[in-house]
Amino acid sequence: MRLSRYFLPVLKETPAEAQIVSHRLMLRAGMIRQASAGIYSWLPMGFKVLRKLENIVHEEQIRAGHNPMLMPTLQSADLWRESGRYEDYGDEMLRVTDRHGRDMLYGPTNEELITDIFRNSVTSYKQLPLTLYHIQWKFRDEVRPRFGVMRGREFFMKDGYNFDVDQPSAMHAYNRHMVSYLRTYERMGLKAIPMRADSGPIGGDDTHEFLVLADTGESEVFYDSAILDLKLGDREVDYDNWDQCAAIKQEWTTPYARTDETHDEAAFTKVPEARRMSSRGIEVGQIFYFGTKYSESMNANVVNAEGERVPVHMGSHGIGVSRLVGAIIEASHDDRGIIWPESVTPFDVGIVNLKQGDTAADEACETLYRALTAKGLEPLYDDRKERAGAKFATMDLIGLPWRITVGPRGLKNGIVELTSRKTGESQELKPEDAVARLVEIYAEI
Ligand code: 5CA
Repeated sequence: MRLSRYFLPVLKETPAEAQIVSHRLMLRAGMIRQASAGIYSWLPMGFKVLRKLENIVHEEQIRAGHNPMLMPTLQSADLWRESGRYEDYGDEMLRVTDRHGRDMLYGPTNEELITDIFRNSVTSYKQLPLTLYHIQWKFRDEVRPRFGVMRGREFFMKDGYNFDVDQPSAMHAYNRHMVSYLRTYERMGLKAIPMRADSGPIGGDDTHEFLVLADTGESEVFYDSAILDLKLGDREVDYDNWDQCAAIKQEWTTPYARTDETHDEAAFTKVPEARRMSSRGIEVGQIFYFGTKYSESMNANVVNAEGERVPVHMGSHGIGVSRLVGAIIEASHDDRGIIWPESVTPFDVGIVNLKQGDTAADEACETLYRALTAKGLEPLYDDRKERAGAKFATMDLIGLPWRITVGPRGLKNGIVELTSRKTGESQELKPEDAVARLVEIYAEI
């Protein structure tokens, strides 16, 4: 993409309404614009990051054996009356009436709709285990939408639902989700810690939230710092292997880690003092096992191996995809702007032409642009007639992990400069070597 043709409305001034750094930077870098309170338009640059996160979520869900699908945003109130949540959900639910006077709602989550789909098609344990998920816009009429996409009213969420014949197989589904979530967040360059939590309006006793540590997080968290050393890395996971998934869950849930809702001071003091941490965290996902809560009220039964009709065991599993865009920025920025991890960056590399209009510089940039594109990389070429300082400031603000700087002086010696946004370190390289180096870097992602 050429910057001269891209819609990147960066702001010079810091927007007064934004209280936290991710909200400020998303507005300044032209990623989002508020449409109304807690509701945002995703401009091209923000949309690109959102799509990258969505793709990572899909890849990891499919790897775990889960079925992608798509349910609507508007749902019939009748299903929610069956489960009893139409009244319980309270003012957070946006209710609408259609022209025939039928009660509808903008879905805040999908337990009821998916249970309805399930009960109309599945009757036997032989069709299980089954996990269905979708990534769709949700609406919760939050009292205080704030912090930009962190606590929106309309937000983009992955929600998945497992259906199993009994409690042990549903626990495997829970563990499998935990492992797939750990992989998902690691791929996004994040450390998200599973913490024992409270189930709220979803229900059930078993639940973990995944938290990214950040001063601006809305949750208060307590944890053993030993958990920060855990990493899945590239270990091979067999998602059908109950023991392996249970062992990984065990590894991550053994060190103390809880949100304030379930914090137990007595248990916490057993952690060696030097490792006892308390801080703030951003909740980027939550997994639940709630057994037969919805299947009983909605008559979702299957015949088990003994020939008995039993209510199906369920859990639900969410990832806050739009909130993650903000969470990644909270975890990765400096005073000049965003620093994207390579796996989620909107463009792989920025090309800065120091002297637009200079024949040698223009030609070198065009050649680089074509070479990078041919290798499957996505460059953003700043081809505007702007001062070098302004071009650098824009690149720093939007946070692409790599920048190639091209100028007449370097070109006289046959070199360009490759700079890391994170470390600020630069290397002087021949243009073709800069391309080769970037191909190498992105091959590892
Ligand atoms: N049905 C379950 C699991 S799918 C559920 O709805 N879980 S949830 O309420 O915990 O939401 C899942 C994730 O969505 C949360 O972990 C959080 O990351 C994100 N989320 C929730 N509310 C908002 C909001 N108002 N704005 C942005 N993201 C949100």
